[in-house]
Amino acid sequence: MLSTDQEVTFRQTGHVTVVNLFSPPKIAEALADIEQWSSEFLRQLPAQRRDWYLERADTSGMVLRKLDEPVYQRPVFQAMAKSDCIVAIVEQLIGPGVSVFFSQVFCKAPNIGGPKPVHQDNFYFGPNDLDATLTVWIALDDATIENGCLYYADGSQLGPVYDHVAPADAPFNLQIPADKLADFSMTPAPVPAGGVSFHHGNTWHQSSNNSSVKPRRAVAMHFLRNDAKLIRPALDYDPGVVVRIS
Ligand SMILES: O=C(O)CCC(=O)C(=O)O
Repeated sequence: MLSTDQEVTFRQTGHVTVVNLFSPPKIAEALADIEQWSSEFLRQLPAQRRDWYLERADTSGMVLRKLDEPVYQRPVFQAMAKSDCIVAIVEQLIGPGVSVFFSQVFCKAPNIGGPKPVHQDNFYFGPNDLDATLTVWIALDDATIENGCLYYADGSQLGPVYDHVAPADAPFNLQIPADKLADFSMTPAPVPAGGVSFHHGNTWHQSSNNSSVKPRRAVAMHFLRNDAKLIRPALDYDPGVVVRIS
């Protein structure tokens, strides 16, 4: 559970970081699984899916940006999503009875990992209840300003969900329009490996390039309360991969 102060932080700012939720051996196990999964995945990745999965800045064209659905596909990550410490906090923040409907590993390779522009998860997901989604972002490496930690706009969860735009050559890379960005300043939220950043679905967030020699790997698990629905999703979310957690 979160302490009262931690819960107040979440309600006021739209995010809260909790350190040491996963032990070093658990994180090592997750990283070993990513290593194995990544090499299998890259070997069979078809050319038409490269835009979605690979870093554009890399000339070899084989540096992985992300992997989809670790909670559905990989037992190590499903166990993390079902761990008592995560379920207790998720239910404290969005209410009892929850599922993971989408999850991703973000690899942010050293010197190559690119930015994720400012966005609100609830624009992507389009839930009928804006308070029924929660993103659980688990740091698998120390996430620092240099290697591309998340940045949040404190208090932005109290405002509306804005229409997003996307570049023509990356229609999936939805982002808040440039003329709105001055409305909030973005504050870095470094997280040590094994720590978790929880954010509300409305909270504006972004991450920068990895300009360091170290990777910044993290897994994002998107939870939804079981009585809510995604009624206006901006991308396709496959109902067949939903994992009921509680
Ligand atoms: O890890 C990142 O760089 C982006 C993560 C993100 O946007 C999310 O978890 O919603």
